[in-house]
Amino acid sequence: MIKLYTFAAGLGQFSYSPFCTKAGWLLNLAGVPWERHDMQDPRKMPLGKLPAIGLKDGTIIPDSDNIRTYLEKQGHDFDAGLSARDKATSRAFIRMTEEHIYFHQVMDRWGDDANWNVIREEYFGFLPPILRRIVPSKLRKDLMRTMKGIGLGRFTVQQRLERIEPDLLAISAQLGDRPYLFGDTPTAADATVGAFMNAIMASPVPTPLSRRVSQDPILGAYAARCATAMG
Ligand SMILES: N[C@@H](CCC(=O)N[C@@H](CS)C(=O)NCC(=O)O)C(=O)O
Repeated sequence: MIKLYTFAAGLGQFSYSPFCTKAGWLLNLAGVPWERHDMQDPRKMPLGKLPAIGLKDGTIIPDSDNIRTYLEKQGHDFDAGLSARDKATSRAFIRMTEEHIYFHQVMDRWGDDANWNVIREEYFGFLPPILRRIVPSKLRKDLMRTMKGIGLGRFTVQQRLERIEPDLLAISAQLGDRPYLFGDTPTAADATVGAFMNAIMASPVPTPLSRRVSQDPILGAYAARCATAMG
């Protein structure tokens, strides 16, 4: 049976990490037998991150995209019936979500003081008291430096909202009146976009972005639909 190495469930989500949620949903879509192994520290994983899957022969495959590739090599087609053009669009939606939208969610959780107070306990409550005072602050400082490095950490909350808005409109436009991004059935793009929309909405203290998504009749309903169908 495949083992899914994942961050724990929390904030009402399959996992604190939307990448882990995506991986769990892909495994569900593929219909393969799997079991979850929750982890707190990903440093021993091949890429030092989660998710990863463990195979029967001991091979560990890190990274949600590699997990998708592995499942496809086993014969599961996540994008069955999609045209080449739709597959190209799907790839672009996945990248937009994982390489841009994701960092807005990171800023909401780690950059917003009210949320950080909750997130620190959620993520690091398992640490002994001394480490709990040191480790999260250092990780937060390092992460905020990275966010400044990629640019998003230099934006005000309002500027971030303006930056992500066209992405959210693109998702709504792609959905139109369809239940999923490419029609009546969830595909690979829904495992990503749905997971990340849910992660944004799961902000412990509402932010302008979490409100923007949860109050959007198309996006909010879409995220809930994805969680029901794939979770
Ligand atoms: N490209 C990776 C991204 C995975 C990722 O960024 N995981 C984060 C959690 S959301 C992580 O493990 N962070 C821990 C760390 O960087 O130390 C994937 O698709 O799996």
